[in-house]
Amino acid sequence: MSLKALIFDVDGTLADTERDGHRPAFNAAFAEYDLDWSWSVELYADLLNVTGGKERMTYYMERYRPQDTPLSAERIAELHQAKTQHYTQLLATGHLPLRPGVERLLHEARKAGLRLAIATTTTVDNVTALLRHSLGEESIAWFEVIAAGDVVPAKKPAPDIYYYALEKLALSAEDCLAIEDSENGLRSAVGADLRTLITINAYTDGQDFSRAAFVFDHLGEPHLPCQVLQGSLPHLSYVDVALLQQLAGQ
Ligand code: XBP
Ligand code: MG
Repeated sequence: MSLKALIFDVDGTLADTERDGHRPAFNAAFAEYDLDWSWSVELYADLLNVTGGKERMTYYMERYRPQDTPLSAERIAELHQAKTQHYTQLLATGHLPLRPGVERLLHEARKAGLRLAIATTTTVDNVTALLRHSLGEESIAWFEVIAAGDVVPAKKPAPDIYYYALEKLALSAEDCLAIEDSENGLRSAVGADLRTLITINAYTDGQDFSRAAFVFDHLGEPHLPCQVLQGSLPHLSYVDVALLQQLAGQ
């Protein structure tokens, strides 16, 4: 088969957004609402097992604050809106760069005529803010499909968001590759029958990626070689379109 499209996850894949982006934005929203919740870097590692900000706050409340009066779903949604505002403001400061190789691969993919899509559990506002502040306003239109957030009822690890992206692209799974960073993301993509390439990060290192086609530390650059952590490949310094086409054909 020939590769027709790449479907990218966002958080942890395009940029390391969790520790210094989403987490402080949640904390800023909690402070704004006079809640005595504060999520440390360590605690957040556990909270990340639950995808979706509203779902994550609900999990925190049930697991870590069982004595407190529970917040209503409406309150959680309000808090989440405030968090999105803090997060997009944080992105505007430009201190959350794209991961190595991401910008290069996007340019190469466009040149090679590959179609691009996004499948994420975060909100579309957060995706467009990240693209705007890292690659410029025009980059939003590079992605034919931005499948995000509550557009499907079940978030990752359910396959729904990838099924949704495939349906919008009008492609079958075998025409595409997914690029993810987490076990939840991998389960979602593989659940939709997508071959998946993983780039790990500090929060996802050590998770179960046995069903991934390949695992790298990052996508690499000519001056910053990547490491192949799983999958047999000859030595290479970065992931390019030729390699992705080869992977898709295997
Ligand atoms: C990302 C998420 C999101 C973000 C926070 O997972 O789980 O919930 O942490 O964003 P993935 P929101 O990379 O697998 O899509 O608060 O907007 O949900
Ligand atoms: Mg991710």
